Amino acid sequence: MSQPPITGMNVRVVNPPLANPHATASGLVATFPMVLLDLSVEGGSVGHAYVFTYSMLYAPAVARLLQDLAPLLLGQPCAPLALHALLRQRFRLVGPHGFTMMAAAALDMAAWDVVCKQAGLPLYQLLGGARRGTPGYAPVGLSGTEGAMHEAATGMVAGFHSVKAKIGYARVEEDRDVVRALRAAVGPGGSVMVDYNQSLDVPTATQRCRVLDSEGLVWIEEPTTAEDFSGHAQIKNAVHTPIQAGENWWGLLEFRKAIEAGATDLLMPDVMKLGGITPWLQVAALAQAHGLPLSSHLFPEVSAHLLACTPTAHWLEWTDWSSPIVATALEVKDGTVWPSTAPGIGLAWNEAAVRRWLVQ
Ligand code: SMN
Ligand code: MG
Repeated sequence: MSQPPITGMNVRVVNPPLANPHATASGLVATFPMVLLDLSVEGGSVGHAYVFTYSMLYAPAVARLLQDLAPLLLGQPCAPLALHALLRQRFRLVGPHGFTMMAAAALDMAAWDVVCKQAGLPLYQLLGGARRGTPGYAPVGLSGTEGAMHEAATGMVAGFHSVKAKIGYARVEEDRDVVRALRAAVGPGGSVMVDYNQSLDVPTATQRCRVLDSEGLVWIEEPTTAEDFSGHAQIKNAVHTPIQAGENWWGLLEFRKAIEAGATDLLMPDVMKLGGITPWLQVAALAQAHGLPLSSHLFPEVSAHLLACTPTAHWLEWTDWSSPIVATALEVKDGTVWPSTAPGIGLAWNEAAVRRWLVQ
């Protein structure tokens, strides 16, 4: 049975609220703007995927780009690798960064969802993996010690023993106070990571990471500008705590360049900015070849499948930010996140909530 041709693309923009607006040193994430893609193929299967645009400012443009790709895509076989190659060629002159990559990722994830549904298999199983859980951590925003403790408690109620705190306060002592409070809160069985969200210049980042170097952190994430590979390498070489980065690297080749530059100890691709499931599998192999632990950024539903198939899987970043729209819930057991066993990624829309938060 060859791959069925694509017959339709339903693109919608929703903007549900976050229960807790998430502050970072590089900006506030106040809502969770999503572009939803329903990819229909001959025979009736429909693949679902979403991308997150960080601000409503960008969602309409990503949605319009996806809609304008329809004439190119309708009639094409729903074959993710071929579609990935087709869009890489189409986007060559404009470049695979930003909105083009986000649109390509939405199509890639929806196409893989179709392939899984055609086979009646969950994504991890279609990729040849076993159903394996990944240790997860819950997010804590740049919300001061009291706010951090409150958000950590929320994460523990959700079943997690580990948290990642956004830092980059006015003084490094404030960063350290939050770290110490969280380490006390999670206890000896829990872990704490921190994330500067690119907010520091290299000298300041080096100084601050040295102050935090004895705090027993799992990693210090994006201390400086994401694309400053040599800057990250300088910081990495100045401290013992592992440096984490990758959520803002676009596509396979940026990961190759970062690894060649020695920019980081750990890898953390964002499945959207990477371009979808197809490039994730390529980066997972690259990570294995270099012996680099690989964690996920946001998108917990699809990341739970992908990390189950990632040889150097490390941590899964858990959020429930899509939960107002996604009707299915991820399985969390003792701090471990398990992929859905339903055919595909396991995304189903809560259509009443989609109508409520629909922007276009
Ligand atoms: C992050 C970035 C953008 C929105 C929310 C959170 C952060 C992370 O960098 O690693 O989760
Ligand atoms: Mg981050």
